[in-house]
Amino acid sequence: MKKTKQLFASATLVTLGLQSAHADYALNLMQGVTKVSNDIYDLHMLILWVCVFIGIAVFGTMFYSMYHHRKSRGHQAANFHENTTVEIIWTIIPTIILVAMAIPATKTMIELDNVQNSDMSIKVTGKQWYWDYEYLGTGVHFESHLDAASEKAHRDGSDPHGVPHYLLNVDRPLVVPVGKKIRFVFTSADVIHSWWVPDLGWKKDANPGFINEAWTSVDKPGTYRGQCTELCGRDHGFMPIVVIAMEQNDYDNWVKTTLAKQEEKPDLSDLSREQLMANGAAVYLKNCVSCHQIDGAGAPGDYPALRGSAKVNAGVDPLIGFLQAGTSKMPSFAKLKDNELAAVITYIRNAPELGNKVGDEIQPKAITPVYDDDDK
Ligand SMILES: [Cu+2]
Repeated sequence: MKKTKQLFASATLVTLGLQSAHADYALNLMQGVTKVSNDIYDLHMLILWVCVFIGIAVFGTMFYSMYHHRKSRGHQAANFHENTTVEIIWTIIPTIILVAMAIPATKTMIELDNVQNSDMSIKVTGKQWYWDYEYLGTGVHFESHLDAASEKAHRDGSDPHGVPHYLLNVDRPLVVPVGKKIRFVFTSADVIHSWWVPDLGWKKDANPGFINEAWTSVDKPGTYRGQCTELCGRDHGFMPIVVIAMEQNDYDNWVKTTLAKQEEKPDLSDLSREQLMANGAAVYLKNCVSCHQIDGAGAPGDYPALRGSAKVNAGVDPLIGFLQAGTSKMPSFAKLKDNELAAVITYIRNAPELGNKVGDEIQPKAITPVYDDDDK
């Protein structure tokens, strides 16, 4: 008994301590920032209280009966085996309770699935290991990768405590207007991913060759974070989601500047060696590091090493062609702009951290298209 008391006291202290240290880590389901997420929360609370009531009623009756009608008081066990009335009662009451709970649950599920009359649609494609967002009918289309600070800290083993929103930050967040019904269509380019932002109240699988739908309407401007929640390979933990909800005016401006930036022609003028190497390191960190690793060692058996690789260190033209075309194992990097491709090729051929030292510089003008990407 004493031990149980001590255990209970320490568990209470730990819980209190955790709650004061991390006020955000409450025990209950979060309410979120949309009507649907609040409806889900209300449904959860309703069902919880129904369960609490049933639990107290059933266990209360049991404990009362066991204590007050115990054998030592001389009670005899009643015999109501095959009592039709009792059997009807204990079938009908739970049925009524289940049907009563199913009504609000079904209402919420129908609401969750109703993507009709949406104001805009965003196609979300899960890829190993980042998200691709396409605002249908607007021309806005971009990739959202883990932010460079998180990527670097987790790759080179430096202290992540100084990195704001470590592993929960991206280079380009999904921006949406508040108060608008936004329909999402989900698919995947490779394996099953799952798009989950807890504040929106749901998660949805992104399956290859299949379209799933969901919708949201965010009430409050703000930044909402989430993660891929389907085990999708070695970097599953490194493809977070950031949603920024803003007022309609700000959103319209964001669309305008995003489109203008998308249409900007890349600057293809010659760069210094330092610039090429610095730009190349950034492109490498975003696009190559998850397979070929921060030191270029790759993953034996799965991803070839760049360190000392014949393909990397030999002629430039075959390497350019190889990167643009891709293979069955490596995606095409024709999506990179010529200045990015030139920088990353300079970097992989010359970075001391990758162990290569060809001693050349590849300028953007040296990139010749061998593969046409439909998206450009
Ligand atoms: Cu994933």
